[in-house]
Amino acid sequence: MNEFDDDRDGDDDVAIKEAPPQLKKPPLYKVILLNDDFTPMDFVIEILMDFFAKSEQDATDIMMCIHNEGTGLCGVYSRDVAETKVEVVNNYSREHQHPLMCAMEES
Ligand code: TYC
Repeated sequence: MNEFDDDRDGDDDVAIKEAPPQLKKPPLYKVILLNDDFTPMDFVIEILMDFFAKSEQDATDIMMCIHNEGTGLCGVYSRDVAETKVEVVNNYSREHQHPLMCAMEES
């Protein structure tokens, strides 16, 4: 016999514990560009301005950072938006015969 078996009033009470709210935020993703030896600098600046809404100055700074460091951050987005950016940028680069690589990583 335990406290749960002792239903003296006979109304078959059920103990209900409220679940804690599941409010975990969905992850965000960094979209990055990778350096290579062949893509022209002007093309990378154009990508950053046209697909990531950077000013010409910011695009130039980010491009130079990628050129010197190997990678650089274009923006942070939900998974769907990041996947689309990567696909659109990589398709655009291939259409223009440049090997520029755009990728995403969880942030
Ligand atoms: N390294 C390239 C060059 O010297 C320029 C470049 C910058 C390429 C950034 C890719 O993501 C890149 N022409």
